[in-house]
Amino acid sequence: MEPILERTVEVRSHLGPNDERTLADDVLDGLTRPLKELPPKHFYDALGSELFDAICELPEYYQTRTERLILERHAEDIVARTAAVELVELGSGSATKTRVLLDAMAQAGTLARYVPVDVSATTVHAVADLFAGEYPGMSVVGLVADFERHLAHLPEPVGPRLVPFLGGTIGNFPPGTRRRFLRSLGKVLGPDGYLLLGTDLVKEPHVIEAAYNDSAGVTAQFNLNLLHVVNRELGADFDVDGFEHVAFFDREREWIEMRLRATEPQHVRVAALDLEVDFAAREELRTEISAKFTPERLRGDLEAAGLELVEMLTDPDELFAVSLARIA
Ligand code: AVJ
Repeated sequence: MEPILERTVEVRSHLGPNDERTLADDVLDGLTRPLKELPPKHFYDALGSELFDAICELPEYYQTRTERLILERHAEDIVARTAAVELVELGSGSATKTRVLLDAMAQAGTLARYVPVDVSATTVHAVADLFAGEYPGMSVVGLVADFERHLAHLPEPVGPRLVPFLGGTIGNFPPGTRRRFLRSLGKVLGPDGYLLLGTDLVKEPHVIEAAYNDSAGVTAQFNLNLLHVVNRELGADFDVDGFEHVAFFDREREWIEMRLRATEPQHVRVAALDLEVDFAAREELRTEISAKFTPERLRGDLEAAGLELVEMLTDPDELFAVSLARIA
């Protein structure tokens, strides 16, 4: 007998046929620029997602475990302070972090609804079913959508809403886009909702650089996998072995930059785009920026997006921060 679960789990899709063109568009756009570039969102095919999970376990990659520690330590306070009754999750996220927050809401007796948003229908169905089973009194409305474009389709809040955007993913947006995105998040918070934002913090460059140049070479594999994605999805013929992983901290801009450097001249054909691209020896393709924050920059970016920093929670070593913000 499962009629109650059936009734409380609902998944809606907002992805159209055009949404699949983004890799093709990004490759055409990015490989024909004077400084070649591809956006980091294409790292995450099945292998890329596995490699990213492996990165999160690396001794040098302090972010994931530090953020988890902060969340575990403060989940109860966060829920008490926000009086949140629903959790809106942008991007697949990790089940572990979601559970920490849902547990705290359930414990406080306020948990009413969980709204997972992801571009992958499989992911949305999986987390919707997983958590509906674990938290029986909670309803689930899943959204198959791109959270950079379809936030307007979110259901109306059923009460104070908590919107985690964790993992430091906000650092992938360049400064202008970052503010625009934060502003769009503000719109979904409503008058009494809170953003819960995870950001990596500025620290000694060698600590940051080690996290992106791990000794096991997992990050290098993760970076190079992007070329395999383009080869497979768009019929390109990148010689992946002819590229090397580069990651450095840009001290002025306070961000990590990842690149792929051609070790020798290389001619690449992208069949699906009827595109021919040349790489000179040592020419680099930028694949990711990952911004690191000072408290001042965090506050400033939030303010510029119409948000107010309410609280910034950090670990004892101040490696990472989880911050609460609301509409100013
Ligand atoms: C998922 C964007 C937060 O920037 O640290 C990890 C991705 N890239 N190692 C990050 C990533 C290389 C990660 N974010």
